[in-house]
Amino acid sequence: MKPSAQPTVSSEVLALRAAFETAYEREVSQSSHGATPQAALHAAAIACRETLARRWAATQAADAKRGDKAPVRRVHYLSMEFLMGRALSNALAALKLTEPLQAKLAEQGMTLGDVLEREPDAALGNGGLGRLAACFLDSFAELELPSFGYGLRYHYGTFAQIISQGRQLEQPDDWTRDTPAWELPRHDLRFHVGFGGRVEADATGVRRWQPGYEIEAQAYDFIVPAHHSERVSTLRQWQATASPIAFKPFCEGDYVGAARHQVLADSINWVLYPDDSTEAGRELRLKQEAFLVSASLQDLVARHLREFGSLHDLGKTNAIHLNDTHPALAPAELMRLLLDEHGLGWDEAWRITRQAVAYTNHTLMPEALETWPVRMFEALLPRHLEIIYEINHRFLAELEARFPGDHAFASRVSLIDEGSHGSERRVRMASVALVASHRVNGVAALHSELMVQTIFADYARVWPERFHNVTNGVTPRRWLEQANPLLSTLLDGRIGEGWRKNLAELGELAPLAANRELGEEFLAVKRANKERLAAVIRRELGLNVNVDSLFDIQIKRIHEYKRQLLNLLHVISRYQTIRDNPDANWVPRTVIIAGKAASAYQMAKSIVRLAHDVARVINSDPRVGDKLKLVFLPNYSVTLAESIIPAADLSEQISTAGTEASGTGNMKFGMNGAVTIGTWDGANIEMAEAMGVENMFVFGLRADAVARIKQLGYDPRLYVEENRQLKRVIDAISAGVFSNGDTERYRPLVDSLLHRDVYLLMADFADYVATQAKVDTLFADRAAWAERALRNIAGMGPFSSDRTIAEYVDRVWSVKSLDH
Ligand code: GPQ
Repeated sequence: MKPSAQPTVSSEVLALRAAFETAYEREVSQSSHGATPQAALHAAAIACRETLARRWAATQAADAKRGDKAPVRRVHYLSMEFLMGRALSNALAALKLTEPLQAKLAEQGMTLGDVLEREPDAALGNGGLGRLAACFLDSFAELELPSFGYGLRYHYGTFAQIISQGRQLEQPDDWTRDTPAWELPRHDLRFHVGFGGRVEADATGVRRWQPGYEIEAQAYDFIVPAHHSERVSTLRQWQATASPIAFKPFCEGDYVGAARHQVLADSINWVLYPDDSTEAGRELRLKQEAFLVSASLQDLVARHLREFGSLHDLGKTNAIHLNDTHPALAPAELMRLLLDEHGLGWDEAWRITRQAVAYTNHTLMPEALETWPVRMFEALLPRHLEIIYEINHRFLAELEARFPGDHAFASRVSLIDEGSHGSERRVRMASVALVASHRVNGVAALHSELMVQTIFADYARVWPERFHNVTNGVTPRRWLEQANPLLSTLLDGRIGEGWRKNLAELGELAPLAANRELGEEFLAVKRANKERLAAVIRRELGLNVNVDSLFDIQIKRIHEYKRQLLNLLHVISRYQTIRDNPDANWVPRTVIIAGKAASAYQMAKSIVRLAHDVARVINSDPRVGDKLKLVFLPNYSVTLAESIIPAADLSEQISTAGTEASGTGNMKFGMNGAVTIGTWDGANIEMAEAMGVENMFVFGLRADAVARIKQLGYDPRLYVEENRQLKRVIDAISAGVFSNGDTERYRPLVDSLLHRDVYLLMADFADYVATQAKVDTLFADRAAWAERALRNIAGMGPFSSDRTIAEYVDRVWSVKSLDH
């Protein structure tokens, strides 16, 4: 056992505590409700924010001094989603204020838990892409990277999921209702963003955009602390306000005109589109994207000019990162600013843009690649369209020189889809991102490989050197230290505390994995976490679950490709087998599912309903009892994930091979000592390699086999006819066993499985069920299970977002990456 150093409290720490306590007391004394948990939450947030704001100023001052010789550029991470969750416990941990606050609360007769649970999640994101951006902000601070995250301050974040009679209903998430105390409104930071209007040439032939109207962007900063230094990172979110121009119609008595302006501004702030991995395709979405991009780049250019006085080296000192295609207007907007607002020539502006911009792709699903009708684009952003045409013209000319006469190729890679059979012309945003970026990356090894073989194959032929891989990671501060204090303490005692900063130290657990005593301690921690989750389930659903059963968990957005339905098919099959032979020696299981379905995604909603229908039948069947329970926890969120993940025995990562770009939940489960049952997909593959593939339950067709089987002509019915167990499951759903005899309810779902089965559930079913049986066998052997879980934790060292960000710095954001 490593001795942990006796903490010595430095004078800075004491001063910070004193400042915190003074600010906290001041705020509580000003509360009109006295010392309630709500008032304490507000006071603690304000008190933390004062320290964070000081650190923010110091960080900015240090970054401004770096000059133009710094090896790493300042990063501007543009994302339509940041899924931050709660902030207080993270801030307390980073500032080492947890105990001082606990002491204060005890004086006032409150516990820290009472206070923490009052904080609403900041849920301005849908799923993995938004949560990844939030983990990155944490690592930006930790790695002391000069950076800004840029996003939108939506009024409503991702919808709240209500379940009514087994069906998902959506309700608005009014997250700002209790005036969030974390944000710093920057009243001095405002930019005008234009829309509509027309482009005219002036006397010298220079093209000038006369927007039809302008909306003002105001910045709100959210400060993210490092845990091992005094650095911070910034999330700057833009809020639209009607610019003072609306005052003109007002003064002229045109109140309707003035009010319309206000409505336009409000509509931009209104809501995060609830679609995950599919494009929303709505005009308002394009406006939101243009608004984010324009305000952020104006901010960047102004800062750069303040620091350097000239734009010449903008691309050598600044990186602009596109989180998927959503902010892919950025290169066009940067070109516009450089050409029209700052008078640079095309070649110089293009050189700067190409140096600055890089793009991460997060899915191979073609339906996620945004395209906009040229007509809509032109009406809203006429100057940007001109610039995109010019970029395209030059790109196609270059192509013609390299691949003369290959018109089919040119039309495939053109930034404009010319449309055919009467369909309209469209701007391809991924192509804009690809042409303008000096680096393009996927988010796991397999995804990056498939990206250049499939969706971007043509572009990879043009610029093979542009494409890279950077495998995702998650922050161990939130997902291990804060989510799982019991396991953290156990790890500290065995391998020291350094894993928080250097997750690779988890590897030191490998030689201890077979230690019986450690195994028992681990299982005791796991059991305590399962008790905690069981209490949540009891509170939410009034259902008692057995904490000694195997907790088998799948939490993520509901998508056909993620195959929650395959999970349900296994549950049904297990139910049928238990009923056949209730007295056999069953390994009891509690299967837990949580996740939201996009509001317009009917098939996903049908899967949510089936989960509830199946749960109702199984959970009320006395012959089944504790042997099997199915739980759907409503309104999945970052906060809910923090209490679910530490309680998992088994992590379900069962997407069809070749469809999940990376996954990040898989990593969170792994570091919390869950064993994975997974397909050879996304980052599962790298996890298996890091921990030893024998330590993961891998099943199903590999990506190449999936492609081959589809090419040969896949007939799902053959699998159903061949497999009695599978046929019995499908028959039960069709016959209405779970829908009170209603044989229509799941007809579309069953038809889709029998006739198309795009995600090959039928082909993978048998192997999945067989692999689940192996899971049971291992779980029945306590010591062997504990050893396996510990080996999983030991293998998770590479999956910290600190490693991910270090790789982005090395391959994408360093100045040296500009030389190839
Ligand atoms: N992802 Cl394109 C989303 O969460 N939303 C999206 O719109 C797109 C991707 C996910 C992706 O499905 C996961 O496999 C990744 O782990 C995650 O992005 C982060 O890269």
